[in-house]
Amino acid sequence: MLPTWRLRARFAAGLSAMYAREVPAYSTLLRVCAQVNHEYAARNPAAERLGSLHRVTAERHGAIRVGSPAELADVADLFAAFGMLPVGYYDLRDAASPIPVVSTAFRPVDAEELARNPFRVFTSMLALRDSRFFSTDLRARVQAFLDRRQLFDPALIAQARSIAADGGADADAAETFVGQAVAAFALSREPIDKSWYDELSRVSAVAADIAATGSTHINHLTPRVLDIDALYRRMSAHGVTMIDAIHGPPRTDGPAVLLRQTSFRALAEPRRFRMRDGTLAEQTVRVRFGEVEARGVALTPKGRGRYDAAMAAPDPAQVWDDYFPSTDAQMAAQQLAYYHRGDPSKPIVYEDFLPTSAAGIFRSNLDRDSEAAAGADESGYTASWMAGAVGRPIYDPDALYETLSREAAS
Ligand code: OOG
Ligand code: NI
Repeated sequence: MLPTWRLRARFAAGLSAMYAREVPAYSTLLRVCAQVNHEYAARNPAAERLGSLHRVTAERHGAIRVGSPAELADVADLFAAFGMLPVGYYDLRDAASPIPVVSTAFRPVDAEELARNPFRVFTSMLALRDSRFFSTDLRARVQAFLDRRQLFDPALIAQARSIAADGGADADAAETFVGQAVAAFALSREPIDKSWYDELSRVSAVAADIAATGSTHINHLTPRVLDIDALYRRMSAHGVTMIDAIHGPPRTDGPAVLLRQTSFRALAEPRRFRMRDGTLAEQTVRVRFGEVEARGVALTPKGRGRYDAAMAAPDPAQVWDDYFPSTDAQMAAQQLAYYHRGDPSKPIVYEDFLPTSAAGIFRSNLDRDSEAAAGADESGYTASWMAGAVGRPIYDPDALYETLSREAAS
């Protein structure tokens, strides 16, 4: 019997292999990441304070996007078989440049599971009920389109439910199950209806990415790096054009906090379209990309308040020291960040996402912003709405860090 975490590790590795075939620059990114991590670990005796090199090397997060509550519920059932549960609620409609989705992250929640393999998937659902983005007429047509498609074979979801209940699967069953789960996220070669794609694109490139085709796919898969500044420079030297910024906290001399991310620009990928006259044509679209991230210590709500204040400054690096001390000992003493049993040598790694960075990541890969009409949000989307949609609780990240902080480091 293979336990849940082994299935999760195989799922992450399977998606990574598939994504490397689909997006060749991802392989370059993995190679450079491995080099940077290796060199960083050789130079820094404390390199493993935020996770073993074994964990960090295998560590990925994925991003997927689905269309409806029913599709999201299937994703929740599928991921539960891998020990990945919904944590946090992100409403990217609130962002400076709004994206018509609401999201959660599926990931392991307890210390042992995280240490074994922390694979997480940022999962977004199209905010179809939000009339600021979708007219009544368009909403009905998108709904009809989504009702006709099937992202996951019902047999796969049924099997996921029984694996989740059993806590694992025997080796043969595991292999087919993981293979089919990975395949469900492959980029489809089915022709896309061009006029439908264009109509959705006028609302949002994300809407077109989600609801123009019969399947879903990995939008990106992100490795973890121990020195993101070094990686950034090195990718540029490899001739890969990175976006012009590293999202999240600035580089500082003190303890790394939360999450820093950067990416390279969406690749122009060929897709097949069915044109108005019925002919097929190959055209390129730019919705997928490569992202990389560095993770730091999780901040308490008090620390998060400081973070938000620092980030509101025109140059956060300049004012960082006004908000954060320069050692883990002070961070722990002032209760700004989470440490196992308050021990500053045992930081708790941030396992989640940052809404502002997420919106920035979405946005840096779109050719055009979404247009939201003025008006009130009557969609009713909230964290508890989402919990109802997936039929399970959405974990509160702070409550999880709080629990971890009462435990000894594993
Ligand atoms: C997800 C964007 C969020 C991150 O790393 O913040 C994300 C998406 O583009 O679908 O992946
Ligand atoms: Ni991402």
